Amino acid sequence: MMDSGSRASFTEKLEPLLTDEVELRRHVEKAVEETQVIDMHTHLFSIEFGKMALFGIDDLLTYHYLIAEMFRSVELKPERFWRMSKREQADLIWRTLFVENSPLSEAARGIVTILKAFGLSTNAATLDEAREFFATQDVAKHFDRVFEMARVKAVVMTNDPLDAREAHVWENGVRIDARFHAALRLDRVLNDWTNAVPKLAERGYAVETAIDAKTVAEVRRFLDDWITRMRPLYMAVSLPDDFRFPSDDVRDRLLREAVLPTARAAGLPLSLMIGVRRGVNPALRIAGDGVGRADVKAVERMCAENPDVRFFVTFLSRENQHELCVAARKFSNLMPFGCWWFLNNPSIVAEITRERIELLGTSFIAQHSDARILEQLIYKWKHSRRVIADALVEAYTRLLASGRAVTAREIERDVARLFSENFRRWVAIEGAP
Ligand code: FIX
Ligand code: ZN
Repeated sequence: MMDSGSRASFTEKLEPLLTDEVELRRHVEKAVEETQVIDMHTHLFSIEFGKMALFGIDDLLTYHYLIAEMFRSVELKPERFWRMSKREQADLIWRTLFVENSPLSEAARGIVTILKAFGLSTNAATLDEAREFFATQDVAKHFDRVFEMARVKAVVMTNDPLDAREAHVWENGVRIDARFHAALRLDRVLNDWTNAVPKLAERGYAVETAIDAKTVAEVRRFLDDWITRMRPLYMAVSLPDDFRFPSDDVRDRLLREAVLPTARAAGLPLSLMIGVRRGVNPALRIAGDGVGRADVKAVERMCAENPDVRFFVTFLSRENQHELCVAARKFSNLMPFGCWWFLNNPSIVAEITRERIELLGTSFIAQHSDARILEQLIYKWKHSRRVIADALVEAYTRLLASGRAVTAREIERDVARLFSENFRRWVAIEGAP
């Protein structure tokens, strides 16, 4: 028999225990639906970044996930595609993936979810109606509406200080929408040092290709300047499948001598996104990246050597997910996050979320969207919420069968940890939201 509160328990007397499976499911679904998320990794930009802030049907259809899929169903040389205007590209993708084929893939279904959310036709022959709709929205109100529809309270951008367009906005001291937080992205410095050197030099940092004490000091000065300017919540880098730590390469020295000391001094977590193989098919440009199984030991060593630095970590390969969970059990300065890119499909999110719950309880960040185009927040979060709710229902039902019922408040607490609190506790989010 379930103890329904007759004996003293830490669950409050007034909070009923959810002992009925139907009720339990209802509460979990409600909590997962309604809990606001902090989306800890996106490629979105706020309106202040001008043309970098992508939204609307043409940007949505020319998402690189859909570009890659289109090439599988149409005979077209990539060079021809890249010569087309964005509008022509969107028309072609719509015709190929939505008219001539059923939009069954996750990225294609995502477009359907978005169109439906705005009451637009999901099977129109052309994009006329959708274009008309997006073109006539008040942009600021549209941004607000999308955040509300997706129940996203804040997003973290991906901010590259060596991108001239972006640097310009930051350097002008423009006040950025408070819902958009910065993440200082280090890919150019850590993955492409030779090309980063002249760019840093242009900006007044006296760096040399060969790493010496002066260069390290200048990289640190560069990081400090941008931390002051952007006030990022964390620093981040994507890494290839062959990333090793320790290693005898330039990246290792920059990490050890510049990035990790900066993370420590500034109290900023470092986010590692591991397993991408850039340019597997260069003709596809941004759609041409692939995946490779990486070595989780690199993360274990980094966490062990730097107990005073916090690491957000995600791997791109499905094969690395279980090892990541085990590593997180060993290092409390390691926070697994999200189901990245090729993993952000219902079948894999379902699997990863279950194995994380089984090994880590609620001590991980369930998902991030990686959205590049504003309205993607709607579909990515809607689809993820559905799958995460199922995984949680399963876990609580199993717990109930073992003899422990939960209350609605406990469910809400757990979902809040997964959707925002585990992230919030590791970063310094000032003020609202
Ligand atoms: O490195 C990253 O942050 C990746 O997410 C991107 O490079 C990738 O193109 C992407 O958008 C995946 O969702
Ligand atoms: Zn990303």
